[in-house]
Amino acid sequence: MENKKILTIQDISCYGQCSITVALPILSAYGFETAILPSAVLSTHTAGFKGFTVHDLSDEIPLIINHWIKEGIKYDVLYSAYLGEVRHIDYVLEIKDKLLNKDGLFVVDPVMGDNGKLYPAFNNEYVDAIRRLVKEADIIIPNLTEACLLTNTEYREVYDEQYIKDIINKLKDMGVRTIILTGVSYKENTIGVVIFDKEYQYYEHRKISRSYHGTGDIYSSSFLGAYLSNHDLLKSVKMAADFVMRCIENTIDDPNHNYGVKFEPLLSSFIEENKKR
Ligand code: PXL
Repeated sequence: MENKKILTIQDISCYGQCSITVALPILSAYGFETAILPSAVLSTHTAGFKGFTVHDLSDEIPLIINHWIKEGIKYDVLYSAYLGEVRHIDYVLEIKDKLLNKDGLFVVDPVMGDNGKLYPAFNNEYVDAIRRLVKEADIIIPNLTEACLLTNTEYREVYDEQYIKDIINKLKDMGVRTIILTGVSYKENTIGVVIFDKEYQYYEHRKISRSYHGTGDIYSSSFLGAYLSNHDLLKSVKMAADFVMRCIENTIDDPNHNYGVKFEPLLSSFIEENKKR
């Protein structure tokens, strides 16, 4: 495996199995040196917990960026996910400009909503700002809600392939090279991931009735790890989707565990699988 250096910028939700607390262990387990830039520190994630605390790190981020510039630190991969503030978007773009190697990979998971709704912390101004990030990305990993928000498309529960292709085309028109669109379901019992790179592909798998927070972050991190380990796009998409399903199955029988999924016990066997060609 090549020694790729990743920087991920997203929040730290101290409790709740999402964002940096899943991205860092997953990418590290793949063997990649992974640096973090926390956009904010929250006591928990914002979905399902009441009264969570938020400490925005906007004032600290430029100091960190400037220190890295002085140290001559560079990254091969920049992966942004849940950020929190419009200001963070400018910082991510500055990092892309100044700290990402010229042939580096910029991956954006435009985390801002699910099930047809924006997360409570966000508004239209934030969506506009995320559009600016998406336009600069090499790979984006939106769910269907986020893809609708990005493209000003009405969110539907029931739709056909043409609806999805229209969304993909609008994203392409924004300048994105590779689109990994998650949560696409044409039939009652199946769901899957649409990939658009040079061609349109669909990985369909069975639908598990229960959904959990943080699975999008597990998906994006495990996809990225597989892709950087030189698996092709389709294989990386399949591996990530299958891993998320296994994580959900590993959690579903525990009524006390409803805020995230128990991915940790499965991580080492998943990484072993990743080594097989
Ligand atoms: O998993 C996405 C996510 C990340 N970070 C925070 C969140 C959420 C989803 O709700 O609230 C703070």
